[in-house]
Amino acid sequence: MKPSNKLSKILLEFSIYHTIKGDSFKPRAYEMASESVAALGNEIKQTWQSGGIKALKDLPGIGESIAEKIDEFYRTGKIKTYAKIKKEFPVDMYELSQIEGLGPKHIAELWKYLKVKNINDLKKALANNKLKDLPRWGKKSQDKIARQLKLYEQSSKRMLLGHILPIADDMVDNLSQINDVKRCTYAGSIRRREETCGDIDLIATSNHPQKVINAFCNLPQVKSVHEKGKTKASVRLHMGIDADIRVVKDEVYGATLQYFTGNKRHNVLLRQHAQKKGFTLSEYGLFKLKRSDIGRKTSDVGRNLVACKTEEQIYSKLGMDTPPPELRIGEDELEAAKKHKLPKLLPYGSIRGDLQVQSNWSDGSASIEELARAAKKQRLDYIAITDHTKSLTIAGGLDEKRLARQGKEIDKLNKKLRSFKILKGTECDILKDGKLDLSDTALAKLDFVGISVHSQFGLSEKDQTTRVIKAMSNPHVHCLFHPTCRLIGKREAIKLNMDEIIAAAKKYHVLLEINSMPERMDLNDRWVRAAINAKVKLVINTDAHSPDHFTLLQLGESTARRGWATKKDILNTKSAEQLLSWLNK
Ligand code: DGT
Ligand code: CA
Ligand code: CA
Ligand code: ZN
Repeated sequence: MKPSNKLSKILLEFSIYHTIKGDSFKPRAYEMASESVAALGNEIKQTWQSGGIKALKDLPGIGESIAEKIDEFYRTGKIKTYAKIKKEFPVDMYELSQIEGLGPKHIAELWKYLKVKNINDLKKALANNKLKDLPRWGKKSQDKIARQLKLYEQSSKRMLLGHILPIADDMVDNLSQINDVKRCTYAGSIRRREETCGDIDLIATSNHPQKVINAFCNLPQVKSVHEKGKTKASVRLHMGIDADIRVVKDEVYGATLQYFTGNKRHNVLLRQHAQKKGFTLSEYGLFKLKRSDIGRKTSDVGRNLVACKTEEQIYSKLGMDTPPPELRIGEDELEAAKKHKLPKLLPYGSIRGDLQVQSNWSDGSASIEELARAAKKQRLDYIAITDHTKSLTIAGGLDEKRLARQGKEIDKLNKKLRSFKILKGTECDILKDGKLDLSDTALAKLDFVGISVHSQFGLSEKDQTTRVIKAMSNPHVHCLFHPTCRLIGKREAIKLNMDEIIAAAKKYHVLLEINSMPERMDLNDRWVRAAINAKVKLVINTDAHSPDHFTLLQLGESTARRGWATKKDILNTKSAEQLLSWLNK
């Protein structure tokens, strides 16, 4: 996960530095701490304030020596050993590591031979063709880094929803605590739950807008102020993106929220519809036009105001239901709203079990029991343990023997945990020829068989589609995990004929996954909707590799909602018993 604040960035740099130094244990510890800090947001500082080092140590992924460093950071504003590292190695390791394919060893070599400190230096080195002449690099590596840099730059102006949401939530929390603020929320692409967002758009209501603007510009997340007016402001955050705020009177909250939620196309279409019905719509409200008003400025027709308090009032005066923000993309949602045919979207918090979870039997960070307890805390009723299989050697994949041993441990845990159920599963690799990485006998013993592509990403569409469908046709298979394998901003989707994949899912009774990892969100909204239209069932999983990942389920739920999913389309909204009986059909 991308760090959502300075501390988490520092911890990630520690991890990279220790990798370069060849340390075997510290890199993973720091990486986990970095993820943990990012996921906790405001909570980490509160934990430190209330319980110091001792309380920090109780957080997932944070041990003694890292807790001491966090304590030092909050007490003194810096970490001495970090300053030392930066002196020896003055490289923006965090920034460079965001480029896929640029590992710690590469970062060290780029510094050693070319004095590359950051992405700007890297760009210059690439422009001068310098990388190919480094020992062990060559033209192929140079071209690959150039391609990845381009992908990174296209995406870096936008941030992943899963990374921006905690920051937006923190800012809203901070502002809501001010006495002069009546209501505060985010709008724009975050409220629509787009998979990436360009900036944070906040709305607050107050009778003292100037106070709110001052507080906004002084939030701890703010690095510098672009623009500060009486009722609006725009700032740059430490995380490298902007935030805007608009402060209005509480009476016009609905109109302002509607306008700033967008998207632009949705607003344009809605305004055209309003005009046809003899209204005008703005961020201040919906106004009825009298004949004498036509041609006058919107600001002059205030006496004809018909709705502004809530979004529902506005849409209803326009003769339609209110489309949930996730559907407001300016396609067919307004037509459906007029005909009262909007779907009853999957409510947030509907998922009862997570069906893709990796434990420390392969590349996860926690034991099966720790994962089960964390899932239970997140109000889940069951999880499937789906560790990788043997061909993924770097992830410590399981062979048939270890899988059988794991099954015995799960039996024991199920007796111990009682009210919570752990299903025996796998994330079985799809081999190049479409065969699976485990024997049919081993697969037959599992409750839940997920299959994934983790290699051969470059096959042609025809070969890739044939390969995946062959794997789906195995009668033991229940679910295709992260079907397109894309990593937003890092790796393109594999070439698949998705219509054929969806048809195969229907034919072979295979579930398609909506993977909730911020950079995956795979399937995406478009393919979710196509799958639902084809009557294919889906599941929403986190792909958890640590106990704090279960909170990511809400991201998969947003994607499902953007794909018009209702509760009945998503199979893991059912109880474990109902799910198992569906799987065994
Ligand atoms: P982003 O920031 O690129 O992820 O996407 P948005 O949708 O958050 O876009 P942003 O931040 O430029 O504007 C927020 C909302 O404000 C947008 O969704 C709709 C509204 N808005 C902004 N500019 C215009 C405009 O020129 N016309 C209309 N109708 N609405 C606008
Ligand atoms: Ca925005
Ligand atoms: Ca904006
Ligand atoms: Zn996977």
